[in-house]
Amino acid sequence: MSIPFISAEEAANVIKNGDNVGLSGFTASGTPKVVTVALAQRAKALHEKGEPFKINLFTGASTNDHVDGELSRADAIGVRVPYQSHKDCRKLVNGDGIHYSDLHLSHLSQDLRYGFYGDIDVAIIEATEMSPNGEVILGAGLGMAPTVAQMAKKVIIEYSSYYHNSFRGFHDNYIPLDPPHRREIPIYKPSDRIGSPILKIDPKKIVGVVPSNASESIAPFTAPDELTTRIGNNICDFLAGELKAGRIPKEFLPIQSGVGNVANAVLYGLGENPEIPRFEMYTEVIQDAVMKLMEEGKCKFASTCALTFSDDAMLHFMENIDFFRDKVVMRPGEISNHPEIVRRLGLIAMNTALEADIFGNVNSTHVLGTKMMNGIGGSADFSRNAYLSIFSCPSIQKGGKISTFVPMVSHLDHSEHSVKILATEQGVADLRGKDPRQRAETIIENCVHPMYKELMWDYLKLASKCGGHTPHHLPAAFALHEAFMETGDMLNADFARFEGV
Ligand code: 0RQ
Repeated sequence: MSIPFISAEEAANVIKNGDNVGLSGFTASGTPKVVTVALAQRAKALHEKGEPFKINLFTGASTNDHVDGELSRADAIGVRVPYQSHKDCRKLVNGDGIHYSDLHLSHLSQDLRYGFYGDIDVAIIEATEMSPNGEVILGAGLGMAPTVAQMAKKVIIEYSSYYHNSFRGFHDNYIPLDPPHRREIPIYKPSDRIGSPILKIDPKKIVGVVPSNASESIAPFTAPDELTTRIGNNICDFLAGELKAGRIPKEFLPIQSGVGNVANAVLYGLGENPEIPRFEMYTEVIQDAVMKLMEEGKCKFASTCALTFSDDAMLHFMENIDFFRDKVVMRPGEISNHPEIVRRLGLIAMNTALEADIFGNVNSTHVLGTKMMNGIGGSADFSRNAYLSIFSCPSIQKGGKISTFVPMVSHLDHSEHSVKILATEQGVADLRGKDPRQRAETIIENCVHPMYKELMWDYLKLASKCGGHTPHHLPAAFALHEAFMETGDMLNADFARFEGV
C-alpha cells in the first residue's frame, strides 16, 4: 500500500473544527513542528471569515512554539490537556481562552483509552523512519504516541529528515492492558525493555506523510549560578549523608529529576561529588547535563520519555549516537512515569516547588493561588511513590518580596504525605517521622530565608495557641499573600493584629 506525501496545508485540511487531536512527543522533543503551523494559519483565515475553528489538544507534556505558541496565537485551542508551559498558551489558560485540565502526565493515555475524552479524531506523529506498511521509528520523544496512534481515526505522519543518524533501537513502545485485564508492568531495572522499538500504525488510517526538516529548537540551558549551585550542593550533601548512614543502598538508587536550572545544578553536583557512586536514571526527560554525566561514566543508564537536549547538545548526541545506544531507552510517558515502577525501583525523585508551607505541603503550579504557571506535569507521578521525594526551590523570589515558604500554601499539589525532604539554598529539612509541629520547626530552621524566619516563628506561636494536631490560625494563614497583594512585599505581613482574633 502506498502512502502519499502531502503538504502541511493539505494535512491541516484533514482536521475539523471541534476535533480531538493527539500528538506524539514530550516537551518539544518528538513533537510535530509543521502541520500545527499550517493549522494555525487555517484557523486564522477561518476566524477572519467569521467561522469558528478550535481543536481539543492532547499531548504527552509541554510542546513547542510550533504547537502551543502558534495555535494559542491563532486562538485555535478549545480544550488543552495535560500540561503546557508556553507564555502565549498560559495567557489564555489564565483568562477564559482555553479550557485547561492540568493532569498527572502518567494518567492521560489511559484516560483517553478509558474514553473519558471521547474519540481521537486525528493523531499527528513525528517519525524519523517509516516503511509503507506503517512501521514507524519515532523521534526524540514518545509522549502518548502509541496510544494516540492506536486510537486515532486518521493519522498524519510528520516525516523528519533533521536527524542524520537513526534513532532505531532507542524506543520501547508499549501499551498496558486496561482494567480488568492489566498485569504488572515487567520493568525491574531501568534498562529492562518490555515493548517494541517500532511503532506499528495501521497504514489504512495514515492520510499522508508531511516532510519536515525542523529541529526541536530547544535553547541551551543556563549554566548553574551561585543560587542553584548552593541548592544543588545541599541536596548532594544530604544524599551523600544518607548513603553513609545506610539509608540509601551502597549501589545507590535510580534518580528522577525534573526539568530546569535547579535540576541541572543537582545533576552536575552529583557528577562532581566523589561520595556519590555511579548511578542510573528512571525519569521523564533527560537534559544536557545527563549526556555529559554519561560521557564521564557517572550516569550508567537513563530510562526517559524524551531527550530534551538543546540543539547543540542534540547534534553532539547524534554525532556520538553509537556510544549512547546501550545507555538510553525512551518509553511512553505512561511507562516512564508509572507509579508502580517508581515504587518498585525505589526512585530518588527531585522536583521543584513554587511555594511550600511550614508543614511540608507544596504548590508547584499556581502563583498566589490563582495564576497557572505550567502544570503539575509528572512531578506527582514520581513524588507520591518515590523512595525519597525531594522538593527544592530558592527560599525567596522577586528580590525577597516573596517568601517561597508561607504558613499555608495558596494551592496544593503535593501534600505533606508525599513530601519527605525540602531543600533551599539555606539548607535541607528532613520531614521523615516528624509530626506537623516538628516539621514546621525544622523547615523554619533549615529552609526559610533569614529575612522571613521571625515572621514564620511568629505565625507558629500564634497558630499554636489555637491548638490542634496541625496548628493553624485560619484568619492569619494567608497574611503573607495578602501583604504581597496589598503592598507588593510579603515582609509587610504583621501577625500582631491577629492576637486575640
Ligand atoms: O518569575 O519568570 O518573572 O522570573 O516564577 O521561577 O525559580 O525560575 O522556577 O523555572 O525552576 O520553575 C515549579 C514552575 C519552577 C516548574 C516550576 C516566579 C519566579 C519566576 C519561575 P519570572 P523559577 P523554575 C518535570 C516535572 C511543575 C511540573 C514538574 C514546574 C518564575 O518546576 O512547572 O515539576 N514544575 N514537572 O520569580 C510568585 C512564588 C514564586 C514565584 C517562583 N512563590 N510566588 N512567583 N515565582 N516562585 C517536567 C515535566 O513534567 C515535563
